[in-house]
Parts: sequence; structure tokens; C-alpha cells
Amino acid sequence: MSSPVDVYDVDAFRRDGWLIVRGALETEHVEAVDAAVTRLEQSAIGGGPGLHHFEQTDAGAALARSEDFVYDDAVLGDLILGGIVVKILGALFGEPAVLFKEKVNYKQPGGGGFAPHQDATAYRFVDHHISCMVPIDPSTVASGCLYVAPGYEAGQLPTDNRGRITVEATAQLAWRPALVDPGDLLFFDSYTPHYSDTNTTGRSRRAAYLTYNAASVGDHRDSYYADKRAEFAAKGGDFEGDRVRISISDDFLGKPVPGKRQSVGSRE
Ligand SMILES: O=C(O)CCC(=O)C(=O)O
Repeated sequence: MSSPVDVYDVDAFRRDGWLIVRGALETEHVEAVDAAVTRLEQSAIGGGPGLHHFEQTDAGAALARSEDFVYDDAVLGDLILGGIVVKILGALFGEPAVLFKEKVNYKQPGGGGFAPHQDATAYRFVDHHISCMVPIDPSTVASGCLYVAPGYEAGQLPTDNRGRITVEATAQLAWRPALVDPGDLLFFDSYTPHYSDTNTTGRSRRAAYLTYNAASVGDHRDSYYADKRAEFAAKGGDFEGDRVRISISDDFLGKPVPGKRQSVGSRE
């Protein structure tokens, strides 16, 4: 008998620019990953290693994102560097995949959404990536799920001066919510348009985003994080003081924490 992970539809990914594989992770694995993300969050709040970003919510400062943690936790390391995620990515790329970057968006209650964008805008060093979203909590309309749209094959869409897809181009796209639960995996191309809304529920909507490139174009993870750290060191933790900076791109819609830089922790 075939399992869900044996029947993922590479053609659907090529057609749409995204693919949801339902029930790809066993229940015990889902629980182990959930516990590992809870450990990561506690470590981040305690100033542990990695690159961590905060936002202001009605409840005060809240952790918005952690990055650069793959070598700090065996459960997350196994999920990211081996197993079903890397296997499916090999099929989607048509060759082995190499990790480019890894992050967790915590989207705490009241946590900000993301304006319409394509990740390719922010991912330097390589032209093409595929990301795997690993939902840690149910991703619903109320909790701030991703909305995706076809059109990745057109490449870079018009952007405004913040790197967001223009209002005109956004209005032309056929958006649909990507509703996923723990155990599912959502793969999407770095040119797939996407956005998300604020989490209006009373619990976090955590999701890991694991981003890879084809092995034939090299391993750029160290360069990516050195570049991101250098840019944050040079420009600080916000955009012009009023927009919180958690990414190279200015697509995050959360609010800055008064008087606090958004990055803590280091691996220098
Ligand atoms: O986690 C979300 O709601 C959206 C994430 C996203 O678009 C991003 O991190 O670029």
C-alpha cells in the first residue's frame, strides 16, 4: 500500500507553484517537532544562539521569528536535513536539494501578517529556491494562514519600492488560502506569490519554513546568514523606525517593539 508521501504530485507543483502533501509526518514525529520548536522559542527568549526577531503585540513584545538553528537541535536537524522533506524536494528540483536557510514564524496572538511578495526578492546568491512550510499549529484563515496564487512561471512580478508586489498586480492574482494542519507539508516555489494576515486567534500559529536550492548551484547558507547579519548590523532592526525588520525584504506587517532591536543572539 502506498503512503501519502509516495503519491505527491510533481506535475501539480510544476503547474501551480505549490503542493500540499497531507499527512506526510507521523503523529509521533509531529509531537517531537512541536516540542523542539517550543525548546527553540524558550532558548530564543533566553538569548540563546541563532537569529531571533521580536514584534510588538497588544500583549507586549512577542517573538516573531527564529532563524539559523538547524545545528542546535537534533529533532529539527533531522527534519530539515534528511527524511521526507528532502526526499520530496529532490523530486521537485529533479536533483538533490541543499539547505539555503531555515526559520520559524511564531505568529503569536495578534502577530502581524506579511504583505504580498515573492521570496525570490529576498533570497540572494541563487536565483531559484523551493520552500517547505511545516505547520506546527493549525493554519487557518483566523490564525493567519498563507494565501498563495498561481503565476510563479512568470518570474518576478512588479514590486513597489519596499519589494512588495504592487497593488495592481496583487489585484490580478487568484488568491486562495493554503489551509494546513500539523503533519501536512506545503511546498512552494520562490516565485509563488503569497501573503498572510494577522493571527486573530488566542493561540500561536507557528510554522517552520525550510528553504532549499538545487545542489548543482552550490551551498550558500553560510553566505546568506553572514550577509543577513551584516545588513542587520549596518541598518539596525527596523525600516525607517516605524516598520519592523525581520527579513531582507520589507514585507512583514508587524509592529516594532519600542526601544528594542529585533535581533538578539549571535553565532559569530
Ligand atoms: O508565516 C506567514 O504567515 C507568512 C510567512 C512569509 O510569507 C514569509 O516569511 O516570507
